[in-house]
Amino acid sequence: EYGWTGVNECTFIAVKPDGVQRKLVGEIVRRFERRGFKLVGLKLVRVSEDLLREHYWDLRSKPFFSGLLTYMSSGPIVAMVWQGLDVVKTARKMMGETNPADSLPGTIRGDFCVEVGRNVIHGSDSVESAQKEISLWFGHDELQCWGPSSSRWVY
Ligand code: 3AN
Repeated sequence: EYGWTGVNECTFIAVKPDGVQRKLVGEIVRRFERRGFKLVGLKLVRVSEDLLREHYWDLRSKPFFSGLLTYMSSGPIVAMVWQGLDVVKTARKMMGETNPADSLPGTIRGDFCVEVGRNVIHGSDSVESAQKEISLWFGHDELQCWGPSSSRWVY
């Protein structure tokens, strides 16, 4: 079973339209695999502004909100669920800061982008938002429980 804490913790990661267009999907998947996380859901989707409005509900009063929805619906997104110990926090470290200018080299944003409005990747910011985002983006039947490490997190 996928879960919300401990070794079964899950997070929602999305390669945004700019990341897909720039062919960064393989690079990003590779980094999560090599770190030791397990892929439990993956799909290429073009999503509606309605879904995005719900996804970014907390940012609805921001001046960049409508531009954000246009950007995120401008092309396909690779939506993923990754599982493993402390995956929510570790994924945020791997991604770098929201603004690529504050992201250290070695992080995904620090290596592949410069602009806050085109920052390549999304990752849930807490276990609670991961739970909400996974159920918004994925159906239960789209998530896989697999492999010898399904009950015990191993490299
Ligand atoms: P994060 O994606 O790092 O959790 P949030 O949730 O504050 O950061 O922002 C969500 C998305 O909104 C960002 N990934 C980025 O695409 C966009 N965004 C955030 N701040 C700005 C900004 N100042 N100008 C334009 N877009 C922004």
